[in-house]
Amino acid sequence: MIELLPGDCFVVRTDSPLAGLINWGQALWSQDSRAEFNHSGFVVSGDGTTFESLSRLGHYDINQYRGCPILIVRYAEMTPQRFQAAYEAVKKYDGMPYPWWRFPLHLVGLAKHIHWSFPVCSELTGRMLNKAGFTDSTGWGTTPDYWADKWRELLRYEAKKLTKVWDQVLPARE
Ligand SMILES: [Ca+2]
Repeated sequence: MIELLPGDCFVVRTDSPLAGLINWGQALWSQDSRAEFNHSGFVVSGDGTTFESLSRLGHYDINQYRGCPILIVRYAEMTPQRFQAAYEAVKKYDGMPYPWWRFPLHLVGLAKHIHWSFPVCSELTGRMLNKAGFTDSTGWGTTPDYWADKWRELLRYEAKKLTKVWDQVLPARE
């Protein structure tokens, strides 16, 4: 069983029919012209409860991604205190509908500048990481691929900052 901690972050390739389209849009803007993950979120408790922007922003279960390729990472300095403060700061989005209208903004590269409402999945992860003090990025305008690329770079070159919790298909329940 994978040991999860509050504050663990993930990017996942889901079986959503939109996943391919989302990855195509992300690859357009990515420095490496590639995108493998279409969704992102973070863990709020060791039992696998997540906070994510799906059809609504809310609490879900990481087990719904069993069978999907997933990269789960942990910031070395994500203390319970830092996580709680960051989580409290983004909890205000709980229950909001998914802001589909932000997709075109991402496609034309304007999402970083225009954000009067609430975040898409990766922006929610980014808002939490910003509040926890791990990134200067506000989170607005970020994509799942942005975080995947950033985390892979950190794992490669700054292994003390970030550790890999899981980086393959999430197995079926034992
Ligand atoms: Ca990429």
